[in-house]
Amino acid sequence: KFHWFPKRIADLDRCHHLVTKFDPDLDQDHPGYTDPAYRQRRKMIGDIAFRFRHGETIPRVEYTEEEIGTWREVYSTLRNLYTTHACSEYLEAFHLLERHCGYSADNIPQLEDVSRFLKERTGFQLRPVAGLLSARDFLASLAFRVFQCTQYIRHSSSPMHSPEPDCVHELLGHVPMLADRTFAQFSQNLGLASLGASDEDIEKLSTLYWFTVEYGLCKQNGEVKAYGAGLLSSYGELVYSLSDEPETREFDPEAAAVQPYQDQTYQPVYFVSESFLNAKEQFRTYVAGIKRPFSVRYDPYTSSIEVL
Ligand code: H2B
Ligand code: FE
Repeated sequence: KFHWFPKRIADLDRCHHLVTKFDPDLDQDHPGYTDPAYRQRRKMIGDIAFRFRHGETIPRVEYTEEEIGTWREVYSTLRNLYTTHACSEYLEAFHLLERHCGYSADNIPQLEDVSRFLKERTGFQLRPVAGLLSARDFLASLAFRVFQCTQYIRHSSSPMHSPEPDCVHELLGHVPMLADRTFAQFSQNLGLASLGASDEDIEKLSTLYWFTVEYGLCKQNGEVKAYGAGLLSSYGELVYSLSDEPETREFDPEAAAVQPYQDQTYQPVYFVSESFLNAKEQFRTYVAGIKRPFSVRYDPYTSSIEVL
């Protein structure tokens, strides 16, 4: 007996279970907690995600001047750091996004445009989501090369930090990396390993996701660079992670899967990969050790999962 999981890409319409611990209606530490206008706006944009069905065009949001102001502040601050702190795969994609997808300090890119761009590069596509999704639903989407992406933006009083994922985190953190072929394959493999997995294995895969996709570092030409989305969308932690202060360890999936992590402050330790190809190979070995009474294969022609 195992957990239900999506078999066809349209089944992702049922993978919409939110975790509310960081949402501004309930989390007293959220900068928008005491701002009813913000909460209403976030809900309005979230409703786009609740109504969305697979195959539809993602509705555009007309962002307000205040929202664009928040975006501009983060964008212009982070952009200067990328040259020295981001890995080459990130930089390459970032420049393409600036050229073709409306990435600029004065414009919040539209999910539909970004989704089309990614689809051409690596087959990844976006679908809107209303907030922090359960790990099981989030990982399951990756199995189909679908990235569940928030569309609302953080509160203007705190442009450099958001307790929950927002479009700054997704668009500046995740999207450029999803344009890389090897990274895209790694992400999908994480997703495939999660389908029908036990709660304990979902916990381990989430932790692995945390120390790679969110907070991963990698070596490039003898230097350490960032590829994790949580780093690339946070000025403070991006600087910190590449300073002499934190502990860094060589990436090892077995160790990363059980390493305690921090979702309120900077990470106590970062894992450094030799390369994405290397990380992907190591992950393959790790997955082989996860017990499931069946195996899965993705059929790209029908966008569906074959259960073997
Ligand atoms: N939900 C959303 N909306 N964005 C994320 O980046 C995200 C998520 N990450 N749910 C997931 C959980 C991650 O922390 C892992 C898989 O637990
Ligand atoms: Fe994220």
